[in-house]
Amino acid sequence: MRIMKRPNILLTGTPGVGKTTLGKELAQRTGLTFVNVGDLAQESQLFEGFDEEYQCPILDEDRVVDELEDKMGDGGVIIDYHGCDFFPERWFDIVFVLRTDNTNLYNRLESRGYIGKKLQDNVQCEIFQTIYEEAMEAYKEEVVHQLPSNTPEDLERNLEQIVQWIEQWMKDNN
Ligand code: DAT
Repeated sequence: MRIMKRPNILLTGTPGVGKTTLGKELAQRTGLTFVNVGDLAQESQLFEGFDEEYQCPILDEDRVVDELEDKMGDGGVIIDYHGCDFFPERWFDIVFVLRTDNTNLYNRLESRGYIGKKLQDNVQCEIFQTIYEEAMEAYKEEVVHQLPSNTPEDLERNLEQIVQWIEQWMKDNN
């Protein structure tokens, strides 16, 4: 039996924009595999040192890439991470950068327990569209798409659009 080819999808954007919420639901609806890079790093201890300023471990990007390489080769993976320039470009068939309005994002991060500089820096990251620019540099312009992620209606619309895109991709590639 010939195995169906399935696309790899990157969900990126500032912390709090809704990557995990979207990614998990997308995996439920499509059967694709959801991978949260932060969780993966935690489980397999893929870190290299500790960031004193932000009080968090520093991701060992090379080991993350090694850890995921085989799975990505098989296809059908949804990756969730707040950075995107260290993944091999060839991994992804499409890249979504989720975007949230400042006040909205501020409130979400505050209820997540972020305070002070960490809270400010993350909101500023969104204002400066840092991750969008990172994505535009790391991937071909035509595979990078921004998605508004402010309301439950946005979430549902994004889900429906991506599900449709996946169905079309599978028709075109099988
Ligand atoms: P991320 O994975 O990007 O850090 P998340 O999925 O954990 O973000 O979401 C952060 C919070 O925002 C969480 O409480 C769920 C909420 N949220 C996510 N997407 C949303 C949307 N489209 N509308 C309203 N709230 C949303």
